[in-house]
Amino acid sequence: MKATKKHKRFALKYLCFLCFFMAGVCQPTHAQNPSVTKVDPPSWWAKHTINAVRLLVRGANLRGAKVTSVNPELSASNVSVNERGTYLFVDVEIGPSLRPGTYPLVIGSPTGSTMIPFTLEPPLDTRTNFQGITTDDVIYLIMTDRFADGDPSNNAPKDSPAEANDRSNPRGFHGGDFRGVINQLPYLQDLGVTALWLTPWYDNWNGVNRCDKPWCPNTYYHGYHAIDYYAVEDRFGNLATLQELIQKAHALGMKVIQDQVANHVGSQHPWTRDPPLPNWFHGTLAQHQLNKFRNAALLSPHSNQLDFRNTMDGWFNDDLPDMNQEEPEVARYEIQNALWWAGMTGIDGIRQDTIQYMPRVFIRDLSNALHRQYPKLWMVGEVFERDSAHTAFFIGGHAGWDGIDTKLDSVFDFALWNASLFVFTNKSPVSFLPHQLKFDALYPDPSKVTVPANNHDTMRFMSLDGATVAGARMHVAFVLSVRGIPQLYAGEEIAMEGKEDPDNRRDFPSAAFRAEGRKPNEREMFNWTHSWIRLRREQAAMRSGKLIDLFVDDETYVFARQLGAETIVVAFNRENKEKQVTIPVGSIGVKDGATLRALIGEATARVENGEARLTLPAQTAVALRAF
Ligand SMILES: [Ca+2]
Ligand SMILES: [Ca+2]
Ligand SMILES: [Ca+2]
Repeated sequence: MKATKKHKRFALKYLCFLCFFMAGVCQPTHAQNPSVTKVDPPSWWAKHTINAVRLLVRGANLRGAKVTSVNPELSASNVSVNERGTYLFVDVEIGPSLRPGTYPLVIGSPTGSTMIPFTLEPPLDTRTNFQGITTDDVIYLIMTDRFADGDPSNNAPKDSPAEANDRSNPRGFHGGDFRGVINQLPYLQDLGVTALWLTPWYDNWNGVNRCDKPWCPNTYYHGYHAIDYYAVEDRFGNLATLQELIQKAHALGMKVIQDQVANHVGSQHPWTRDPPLPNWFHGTLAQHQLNKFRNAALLSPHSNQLDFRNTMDGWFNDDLPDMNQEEPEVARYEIQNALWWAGMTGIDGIRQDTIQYMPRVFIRDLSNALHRQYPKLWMVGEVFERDSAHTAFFIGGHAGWDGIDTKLDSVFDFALWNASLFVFTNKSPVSFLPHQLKFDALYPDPSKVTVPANNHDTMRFMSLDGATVAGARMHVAFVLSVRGIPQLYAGEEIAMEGKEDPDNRRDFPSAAFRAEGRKPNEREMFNWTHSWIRLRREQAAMRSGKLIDLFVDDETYVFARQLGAETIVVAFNRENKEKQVTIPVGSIGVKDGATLRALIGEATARVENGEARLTLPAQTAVALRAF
């Protein structure tokens, strides 16, 4: 844009202001002078679907403040200030022709003035960012603190006591970071996963909790206790390192999923002592309900308001203040925050923590806002229920009994995960798998669900009662061959062990990042997982084919994935001996004279009279293709 006289004058005015500001002249010389300590969001974009953007400014002496813009193409309106004068909300409308750069606003009050720093960012390329997640992907969950330490210099921040950084404490910080993930991108590419879900990277408190309970001392290494929705965890790196990670992952064909936590923040968040509005949270640090987790109340049309409100508004514990999304300022803040991270980093998806404890109207508004700006951007909700009716209620694409379609792209299929664990640790007949899959009738499109193999909140497969290596192999093969989007958890591919949290979050053994460093059992599991991921990549029917049941009994399940003329048959035989099964493949259009040939495992059969007689090897899964 050509710099006009007017612009030059404004630039000059701003420069002078900045000089004074830097020199400390604007520091409050008078106790009543307004001051600004934080701006959320600190930046935005021109031509964004959200315009005006609403800033939340933290400071002091903001009562009676008026906000003006230095640049005339930026306008400020709808100012509101909280009672204590510590928070100010303001709408900032951004002219479409404004270029990236610095666009400060001025706060003027009866007692003085100060600046609100604010910038416009260049938009990221929509052809390589915000790509969304589909059944073509295999998601891999990384707990950043426990994966790889690529930068020891961030392991002991100045404000952290040594106790917080004790790697021998399973609840301490262990040093993993973004640089570690960047360094191991070749490992992930070799494994074949296509999307990395990282546990929350919001800044969390660096300190340590002490108590006389068995879970103390503990820290927030996991990231679920944000103290700043707009800052990166300093132990993981900084925003630039995160951006580097995402761009490098993209360059290698891997997407990135951010773990977002709109339901709650950590009790160390400055808001808990000074909330922007009296109803910012459900309750206060001193006075709040504790969640009794009567989750059925969130699904049932017959629940009473007492149970419903307790489950929606109750704090998970005294340490997790529950955000009040029924307050429009909170909802708006969180929707903008989700979009800010996308715009700043280029993430392809969001995993939304504990989504069912937020209003369904909010889930809908958040989903719509994400899709409006980035049509392919994808969000999966954590509805941790082993009941398809419950998870299906929260996925988008249909209205629930309350008339609300959440528009949510995906939910985790914990019911099928549960069935697979039961089956492959010999606690249920194999027929539990198709019996669970029949409830796909409840989903508007069952291919949209995300199927976890495990996650950081569940026991690792190898530590379950009844676990065997053969069972672990069948479990991961099932997750990677059934309909939906598979999601693995770092370490399962090398048969790591781990019981309940935090034992299931042991450090990834760094030797196993290299093939030659893997122990025999790690190598075997890695190669097996790798081969099923490769099969998915090479066979479109494995990714998006229709799932058709072909054979089931107490020990065996055989299904097809069929896409057009392409048919893959996947068979699981849990018995400890070979088993003969007759598969009616004629019923799905495979012609007499065709051959079923194994792509993984050992089995082959010719199709005669509409049937294939297969000899399935003991305690394993095989995948065959009809030729
Ligand atoms: Ca580190
Ligand atoms: Ca921190
Ligand atoms: Ca809640």
